[in-house]
Amino acid sequence: MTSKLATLNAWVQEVAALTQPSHIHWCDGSAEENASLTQLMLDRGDLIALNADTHPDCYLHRSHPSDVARVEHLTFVCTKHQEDAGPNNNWMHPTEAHAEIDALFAGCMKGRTLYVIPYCMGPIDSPIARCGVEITDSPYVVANMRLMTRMGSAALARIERESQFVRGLHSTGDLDPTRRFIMHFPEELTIKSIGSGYGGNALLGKKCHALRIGSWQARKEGWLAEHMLIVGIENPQGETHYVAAAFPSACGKTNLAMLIPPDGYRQAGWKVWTVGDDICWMSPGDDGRLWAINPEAGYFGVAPGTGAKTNANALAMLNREAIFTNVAVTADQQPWWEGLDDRVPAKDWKGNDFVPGNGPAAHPNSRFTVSARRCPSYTERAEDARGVPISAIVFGGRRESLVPLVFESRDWTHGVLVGASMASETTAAATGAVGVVRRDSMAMKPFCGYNFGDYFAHWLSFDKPGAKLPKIFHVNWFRKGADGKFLWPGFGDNLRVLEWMLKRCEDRADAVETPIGHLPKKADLNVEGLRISDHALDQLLQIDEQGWAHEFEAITEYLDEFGGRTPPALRAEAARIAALLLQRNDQAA
Ligand code: OXD
Ligand code: MN
Repeated sequence: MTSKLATLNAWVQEVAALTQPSHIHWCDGSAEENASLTQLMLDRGDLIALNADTHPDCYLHRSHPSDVARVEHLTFVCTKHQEDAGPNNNWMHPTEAHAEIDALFAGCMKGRTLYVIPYCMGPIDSPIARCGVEITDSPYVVANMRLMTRMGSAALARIERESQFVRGLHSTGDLDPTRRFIMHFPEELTIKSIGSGYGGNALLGKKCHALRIGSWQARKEGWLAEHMLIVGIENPQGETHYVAAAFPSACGKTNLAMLIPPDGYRQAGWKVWTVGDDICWMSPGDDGRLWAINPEAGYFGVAPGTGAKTNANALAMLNREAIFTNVAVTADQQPWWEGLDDRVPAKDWKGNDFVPGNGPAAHPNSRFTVSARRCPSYTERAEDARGVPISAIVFGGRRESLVPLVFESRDWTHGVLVGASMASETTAAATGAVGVVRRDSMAMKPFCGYNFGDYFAHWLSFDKPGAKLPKIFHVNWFRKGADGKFLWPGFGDNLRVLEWMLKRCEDRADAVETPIGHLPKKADLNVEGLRISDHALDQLLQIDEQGWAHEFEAITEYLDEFGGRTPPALRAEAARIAALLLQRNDQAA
């Protein structure tokens, strides 16, 4: 097969000449194609069938033990000028980068099949959606892309109509970490990734296209490509507000996207609808509001911690047609991970006999891949070509101290500063130390395909006459008390905080003004049916003005890292708040 699009054919031929595969297969996304690829992977041992009674059509993949997470130190943004990539990215000149990575691609598909995967990020008929083609030598990537994107014939037809697509070239190479690179060429709408089969490095539609290249396209075209979940909150009156929320990896995005309301809320008629759990593309509509689509069609979620109490919706979608990567298995071949239940698994994620006390059974970044449609809270609105209108944007991080449960920004500029100055303790989703606080603007530190200074300016540019922008909030579910325990119960109870935010969006709740933003009055947070002490609530809603003055010193230093690219309006906003805090501290002294 070939395509009607000459540029696509020529590129496939060019890649084949470099990589020298034995076969070329154009993916149509059909069930037959998926069945035959699954059989191939079972025969090769790339997949292991799970218990067919409890988990029909579910498979386990064990990756190479050195290939279990995104590799930020090997991820590059290759623009002609280094300042365009910014200090937030590793940079290499495109000429040098192509030469270095093409040398690794030379002959790397000998004896393998080259798969051509046409895909669409977003509903196939959405004007906000964008297309790409991934070439890979990994059938595991094909199977995952089929769940995670609209992949196959319909996407190819759109690509042929538009004659524009993002080019992604991937090979698992030899999995040698010293011969591994994930390179982005935003000026050429091109991605090249070699040496890793891990989702974030290999499913090129996700982080590489939908965020790094997507953010570049979004800036050029006037929209936003963000690391955000999209969730619909329906109140007992039947009105639904859509919220987009950015959290760093493994901070509970999937749980929030699939939140199950606490009993009292459920009985009162509250419902929660899942549009997306990781990525959000937002574009201003004719009405001045921001309209959002989930560019993905599936979830590539973190398995550990997913249990009946934390995310019953996710559990319900994981018992058929799912791919598990690096989880443990029970003696009867059911997938298992820490936080699932009290059973003791038989084999750990590497396939060795599980020995309790000898480290976790499932890798902390083990994952499930499943179609979004399998989620009980999935809404058909996720398929709407126009997207959904966004009422509120939420930024959040994992912070043991200082940062209160929730606060609201005063206006859009302040909200952009809140997003830009976000910080969080690192998790297992990327290789490197876990638990270190780092600034992670809009949770996009690993994913923004250009200079953060320009990105902040792009965010600010949405505030123009006629715009009806969402309110911007910040949350912290992870605040700890002096005893080291979490102060807030989190999970379903986070709806209590969302309710306050939505009331604020409708002008139906009061707030306390503080230098860092508006906080709920204690009485306005619904804690009915919740066992939480007054003292804990006080701590969650308290502002440590001295601590915040130090935080603003650090924020100001951080904004300076982007030099002349940092928008003056953002510096001025930070200076305004820093001055307020100093004044308050002087008064208190
Ligand atoms: C992810 C991540 O996989 O953010 O979603 O790392
Ligand atoms: Mn993510």
